[in-house]
Amino acid sequence: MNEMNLQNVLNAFNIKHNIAPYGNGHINDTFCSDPTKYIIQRINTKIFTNPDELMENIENVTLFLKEKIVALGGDPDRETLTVIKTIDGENCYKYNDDYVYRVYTFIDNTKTVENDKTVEDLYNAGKGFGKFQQMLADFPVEKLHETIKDFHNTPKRVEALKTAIAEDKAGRVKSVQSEIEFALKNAEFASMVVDLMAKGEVLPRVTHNDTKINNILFDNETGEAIAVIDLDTVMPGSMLYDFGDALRMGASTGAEDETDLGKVSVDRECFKFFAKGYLEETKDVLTPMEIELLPFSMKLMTYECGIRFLTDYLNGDTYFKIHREHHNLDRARNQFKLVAELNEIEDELKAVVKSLL
Ligand code: ADP
Ligand code: GN1
Ligand code: MG
Repeated sequence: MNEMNLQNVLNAFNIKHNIAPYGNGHINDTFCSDPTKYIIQRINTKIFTNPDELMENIENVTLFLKEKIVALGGDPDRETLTVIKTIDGENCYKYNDDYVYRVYTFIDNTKTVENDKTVEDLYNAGKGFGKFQQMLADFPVEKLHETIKDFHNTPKRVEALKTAIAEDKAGRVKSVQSEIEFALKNAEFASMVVDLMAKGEVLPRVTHNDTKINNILFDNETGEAIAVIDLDTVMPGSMLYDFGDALRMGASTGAEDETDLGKVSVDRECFKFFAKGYLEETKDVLTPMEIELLPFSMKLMTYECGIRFLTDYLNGDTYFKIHREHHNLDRARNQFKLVAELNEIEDELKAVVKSLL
């Protein structure tokens, strides 16, 4: 998008500030105004193909959350996203079908953490995601559109990987035989949660579905996790997806794309502190089956993300943003390193969860 077109976007929202790229998301293009008043995002319409439904979800969810936050004595402008309308009263601006923009108020005096996290951050994140889950427990689920179909249907992700192998669009299959072998060998546990949900043994809930640790904002002064952001995938799901996905990055000793795999292992303390915060908020509503599967959920979500990175690598890097050649392969190897370790330590992590109850 050239500068003149970007100016159209700013005019549509009556923003007079300069803007610059911001954040480390893999999906949308994010900009921040100077001074920091607005977050401007180009919605990735290749992934979110129905931006109207997406924005309707976000409006409904944030308005619902604001009422809850007020009832709990919190600050509705700081503790969830606020959608800014265009001068025509729309919740997004469509320059054309490919260039769809939305604006949120910038939540000031906060930080996100990436790999510089502490155990206190993990405890606070656990509380933040747990509280988010609790606040949405009675959200009218029939109002939610499914923004990405089968988002955490891990067996379907395995099928997508198999299709990518068969098609070999980027001619890379030959060079990643050991990663493919690892992915397929571990597929045996992929359907565990979807099967239990189908049997009614794991409950469907309204979940975030993209709880990575940089999708929550921490207050600069108190360190508390105050706002869960990146609400594009709020949909019915299992709480196991949210718990496991947060730990995938939150309880790794390395960055998600660290290539020195000697630096990548499961950080038990981070696991424990996140679980402690999460359980403090949710333990009264979780079923024994959900609690039993908490350690497994970290493995499942790490595996799922690993095979998604590998699939994207085989497809020629069309989904996740990459910043270097083979970036998706590096990410896949990194996730698989964690999965291999998680295969060995499930009992140890179960004991951690037990000690917190
Ligand atoms: P993506 O879907 O690409 O991950 P996000 O919605 O997570 O995009 O935004 C990317 C980054 O921008 C976040 O990790 C966070 O640092 C920052 N961010 C997004 N929304 C806000 C906001 N309202 N206030 C402050 N920072 C924000
Ligand atoms: C994407 O949007 P972002 O960067 O927070 C992805 C998640 C992956 C994550 C891997 C909509 O999250 O599912 O787990 O990258 N979001 C979408 O880092 O696909
Ligand atoms: Mg994000």
